[in-house]
Amino acid sequence: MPSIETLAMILAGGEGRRLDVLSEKRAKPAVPFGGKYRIIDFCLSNCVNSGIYYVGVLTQYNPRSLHEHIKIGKAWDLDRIKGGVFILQPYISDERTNWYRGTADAIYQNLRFIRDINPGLVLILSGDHIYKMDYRKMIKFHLEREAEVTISAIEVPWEEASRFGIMEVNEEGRVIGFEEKPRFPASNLASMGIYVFSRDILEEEVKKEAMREGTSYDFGKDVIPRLITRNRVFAYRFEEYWKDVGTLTAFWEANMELLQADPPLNLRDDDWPIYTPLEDRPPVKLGRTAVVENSIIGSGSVINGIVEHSVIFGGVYVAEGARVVDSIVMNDSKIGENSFLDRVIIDKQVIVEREVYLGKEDETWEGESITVVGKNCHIPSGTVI
Ligand code: ADQ
Ligand code: ADP
Repeated sequence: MPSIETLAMILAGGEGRRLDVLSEKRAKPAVPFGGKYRIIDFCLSNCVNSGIYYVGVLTQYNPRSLHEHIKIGKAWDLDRIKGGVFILQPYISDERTNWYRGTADAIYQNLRFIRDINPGLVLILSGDHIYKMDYRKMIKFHLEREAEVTISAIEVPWEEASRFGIMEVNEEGRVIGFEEKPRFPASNLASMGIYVFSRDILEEEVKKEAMREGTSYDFGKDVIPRLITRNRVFAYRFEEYWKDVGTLTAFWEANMELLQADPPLNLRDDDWPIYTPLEDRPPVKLGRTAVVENSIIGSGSVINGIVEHSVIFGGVYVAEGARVVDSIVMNDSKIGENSFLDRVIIDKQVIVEREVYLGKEDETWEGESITVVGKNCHIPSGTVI
């Protein structure tokens, strides 16, 4: 008999190369978001809001910021006697363990942990998605269908379909086709990389996968396509806001969407709070010369310049005469006098001196590109990029 219904396992170990310098020194789920959060806050909050109190976080690359952020899980009410958040790092032990070779392997290497918790179901999540989701509804769907695996699915624009695992389903909702990042997608129904597994099937499948040679040990590429041919695999349709912020453009867009009059992702929803550790900082100060329009300003910031349509995190200083447009400025960075930022992402603790010009080239410019400045950079006055 299982001891608990559901254990969540958050995959937080990918390299996240497409997020550029933002994830160079930290795991992607630890990348700051929305003026005070980190990306992983969304799935951790979804777990507790869904009544799931046993959560494993599988980390691998640059886990330090993530460890520091999660600590003992107090912010999410996960510092509990029954339950809690467990950070699972690849380790060396008497069993044959290794650096995680892929997502399925990461689960395989933590089977002992899963057995100790002894859940009936395992909910596998990605640490790098921005969304609010009641996992209880997906679990209910899984149990009602007597599914062995349920994959949450969302329709994406056809032109983006090649970035995802793409499914074909029959009238019953059963998955009859699955191809990971197909060049020529057969549908636009994408896997969100969120799976409910009946625990026995999960154990069996990741064990089988681990014994294979020459695979990528990945759920999307290897395990799921094999499973749909034999097992009861269902697609659970999700129709609310969901964003995989795996690329700089998607990350930038998701931040900018928070600034809409009626944002598609509401962070002011008392029924579904998004938690993050508290930061003790003084209130925002807007100086005599400040002009702030359509922006988010994190606590402790001091604004003396112009901020338009931007997300400013805590402890940022924008000097008089500086202008920040369509940009994201992370904690404790400083923007010097008369500097101009347009479509720029500034990581933490960056110093932009005076009269620096970063970003969009001119008014006729319609490109996609976003300028990124890495953590702790110092940009001398007069720089034009
Ligand atoms: P991707 O996100 O491209 O596609 P992947 O790179 O495997 O798949 O990452 C999935 C999650 O696992 C990420 O959160 C990542 O950080 C983490 N991860 C990757 N390697 C890991 C490892 N070795 N150890 C621990 N964690 C690891 C997946 C699915 C697609 C689906 C998209 C939706 O494969 O089918 O469409 O997610 O975003
Ligand atoms: P991130 O850039 O991801 O936000 P943080 O600034 O939150 O990283 O740093 C994560 C943790 O690591 C913090 O507790 C911080 O005090 C600590 N830290 C940051 N820089 C260093 C460093 N150079 N050496 C040791 N610890 C550090």
